[in-house]
Amino acid sequence: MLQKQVAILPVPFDWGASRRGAAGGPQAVILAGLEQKLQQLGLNYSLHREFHLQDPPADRRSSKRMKHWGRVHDMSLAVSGEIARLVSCGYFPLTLGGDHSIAMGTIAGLTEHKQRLGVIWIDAHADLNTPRTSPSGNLHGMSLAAGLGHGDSRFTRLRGFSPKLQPGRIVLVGARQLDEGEKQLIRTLGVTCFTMQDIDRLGMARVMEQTIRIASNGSDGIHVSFDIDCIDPGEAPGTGTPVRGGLSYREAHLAMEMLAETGAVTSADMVEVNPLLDPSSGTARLAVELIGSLLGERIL
Ligand code: B3U
Ligand code: MN
Ligand code: MN
Repeated sequence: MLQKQVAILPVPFDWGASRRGAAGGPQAVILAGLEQKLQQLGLNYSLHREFHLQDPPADRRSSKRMKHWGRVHDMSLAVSGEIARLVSCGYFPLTLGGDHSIAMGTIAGLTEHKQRLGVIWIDAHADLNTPRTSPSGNLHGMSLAAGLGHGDSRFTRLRGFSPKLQPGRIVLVGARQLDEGEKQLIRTLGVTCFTMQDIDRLGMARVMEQTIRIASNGSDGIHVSFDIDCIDPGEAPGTGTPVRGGLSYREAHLAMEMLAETGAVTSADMVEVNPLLDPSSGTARLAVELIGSLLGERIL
C-alpha cells in the first residue's frame, strides 16, 4: 500500500487541444467520487485548490505550428513549480487534467528532483510531435517530445534544463494513432512502444511486465501519464480525440493493478477527461476506478 500522502492537483486547462471541455475534467473526476475512493483505500490525501491560471481573453501568443503556446507556457511553468514543491515535500502528486499538455508541467517539476525518472505513457497517441511534425499544431500532441528534448526550446527548457528524460526509460502503451514524425522519433530515440497490436498478440500481462522492467531499470521513480483516450471509446466516450480499437475495461484495470504491485510508482497524471462529451459521466467514474487500482485497490 502506498506510504506517501497523495496530493491531488487539479489543472483545469484545455488550450493544448483543439476541442474545449477537458478543462472540466478535474471537477468531473472529483464529483465522480475521487475523494471517497481514496478514503475507502485508507490513503492520506490532500486536495489542492484549482490553479487559477490567468486567462486573458485575447492572448496573441499563438502560432499555426504551436497553438496557444503562451497559455500553455504559463500553465506549464505554474504546474511545474507546484509539482517540484510537492515532490520535495515527499508527496505522491496526482495531477488531474486538463489536456495532455499539462504533462509538460508535471514532467518538468518531477525531473527537477528525479533525474532518472521512468515514464509510462498510456495513450492512443504518442504525443511525440514537434512544431515541425505536428499535423495540428496542438501542444497536447507534443508533451512527451518536449520532455525528451525535442521541440521548441520554450518547452524543452522549462525550468532551465533539457533533456529531462532518457528514452531508454520511456514506454508507450496502447498506441494506435501515430503521425509519421512520431514514428521516426520513436525509432531514432529507441523509445519502447507497445502498440495495440502488441497487446493483442502478447496480452496485457506480458506487455506490462516488460513495460515495468524497462521503465524501472535504474530509475529513481516511475511516473504514469494516463490519457483516458487509451481506452476504447465504447467504454470511455468522454474524450476529445477518441480512436477505435482501444484498451478494454479489464486490460486497463490490469495495467493499473500491476503498476500498483510494483510499489515503484511515484506520481501520476489522469488527463483528457472531457465531461462535455459524456453527459452520463461514465468516463469520469472510470477514471476514478482506474486511479483506485493504481493506488492499490484489489479485488481480493
Ligand atoms: N497526433 C495528433 C493527434 C493527437 C495527439 N494527441 C491527441 N491527439 N490527443 C496531434 O495532433 O499531434
Ligand atoms: Mn495524450
Ligand atoms: Mn491521446
